Parts: sequence; C-alpha cells; structure tokens
Amino acid sequence: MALVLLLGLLGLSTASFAQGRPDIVWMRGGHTNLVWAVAFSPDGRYLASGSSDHTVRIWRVSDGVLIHTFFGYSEFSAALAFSPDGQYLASGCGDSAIRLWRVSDGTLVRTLWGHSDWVRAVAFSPDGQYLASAGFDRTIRLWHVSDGRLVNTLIGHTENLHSVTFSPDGLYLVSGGADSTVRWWRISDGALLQTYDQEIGIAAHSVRLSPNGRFFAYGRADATVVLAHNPFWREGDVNGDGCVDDADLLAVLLAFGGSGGNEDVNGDGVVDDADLLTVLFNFGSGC
Ligand SMILES: [Ca+2]
Ligand SMILES: [Ca+2]
Repeated sequence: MALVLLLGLLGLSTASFAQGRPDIVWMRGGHTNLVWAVAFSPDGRYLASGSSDHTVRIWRVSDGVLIHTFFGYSEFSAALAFSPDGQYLASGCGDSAIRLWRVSDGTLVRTLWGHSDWVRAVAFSPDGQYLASAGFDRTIRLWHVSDGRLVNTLIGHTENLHSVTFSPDGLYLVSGGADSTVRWWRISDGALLQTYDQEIGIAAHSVRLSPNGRFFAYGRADATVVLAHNPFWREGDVNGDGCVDDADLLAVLLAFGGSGGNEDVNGDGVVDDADLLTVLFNFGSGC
C-alpha cells in the first residue's frame, strides 16, 4: 500500500507496470500469410519465422534484415527449431515433411519424409545428433541429423500430437497431444516409460523441461499451465547419466564455490557443501 501511495505521489500509475504496448525493436512485413512459428538461434543473432505463405525466413535480430528466404514448401510451416550449435534450422511442414536448412548459406541439406500428416513440432537433442518430430499422424519420429536416417517411430498417442521435447540430459523425449496425455519415452530404445493421462479430454500443448531437468511444464487447451516434477529426475545426478557416482562428485568439486548450473544440485545459486552432501547422500543410486 505504501508503494502504491509513493508511486501515486510521483505521478506514476501502478497499472502501467501490468499493461501497455510492447517496446518494439522492429516489425517486418515480407510474409504474405499467417506466421505460425518463430524461433531464435541459440546465439541470439537470428530469428526464424514460418508461415502459411509456403516460406520460412531468417531475420537478423540486430537490425531486422532478411537473411534468407527458404522456398520449396507446398504447405505452411508451423514448427521451427535451430540446432544447438546454430548451424541448422529444422522446419516441420503441413506437407508432412521436415526440411533441414544450413543457416550459413541457406542451402537445403535434406528433406525428411516419413510422417503421413502435418508435422506440428520439431526439436533437436541437446548434443545435436538427433532430431525429433511430432505430427498429426499421432507418431513421434526420431531422426539422425548427420544422414537423415529414421532411427525410431514412437507410437502410443491416440490423437494429434502438438509438442515434443528432449530432456536436458538427452535420455528422454516428452510429448503432449490432443489425446489429453503427456508421455515420456526412452530415446535409447523408444520405450514408452510413463503416460500421464489427464482424463479430462483436454489437449496437452507445449511440453518443456526446465534447464536443470528437475521439472516439466505444459500448457493445456483449457487455458491452464501445469508444472510438475520430472519422474526420472535423480537427485545428485549432476551429469544426468542416470547414476549418482564419482563423476557427479567430481563435477561438484570442480565447480565448488561457483554459481554453476547442474552442479548447483539444490538450486540455491551456489555450489557448496550442501550440494556435495546431496550427491554423497544419494551416492550409488541408479547405478
Ligand atoms: Ca551421474
Ligand atoms: Ca547449491
């Protein structure tokens, strides 16, 4: 209340913090139809956009210059993902193909055919070796990026798929779809490990994991955002290989005193005794 009074005396409205116009850096025309998807490159230099005008475009973030226009689509592109090293852009299309473009020179590296309907989501594995795609044909497909080989087809969803993502450790895929389920798949053999059936007939969209892998989140068709624990999160498994052992202990010791990512096991912002104790307490689990 004191803050509100102070802001009032200063002539500032508290409402101005909650609503208003975006501070726009640039806006660009060029697409001639609905823009379905946008994606930033990992280094933040580029922004890709996919449209119903049968093109995908790459824009330079700093000044909005159009760097590439990718043609050759017969349908809309509603799914985009840059590879972790920023070299490739994958686009999923209404024509059921996935196209892999090289960002540096705009060449089409390959087209991946296999889905029989609209490709709604694409995602690269954290190491950049695999590409996952999910579509309205109710399947998830796992591709080898270097040669375009189809590694696995994951079947289980009973309705359209809206979303697929990798866990940060690269061991699992998580998917969400119109059948109201969120499913966890093991990448090594494609096994369906966990199905969360919401049993309310509400589609699960936009599944994502937190960077440290501890949580997952998804958006629902009934306007609800859900945050939940990763069922495969193993406390103290710093390097995410599923086993708490010497390697995790060493990682924490090497990062000791820092503010480090996964080494900060309890997520309090500093790598210290508490994190070391957690690893020791869970030592040997999962091995
Ligand atoms: Ca480990
Ligand atoms: Ca800590």
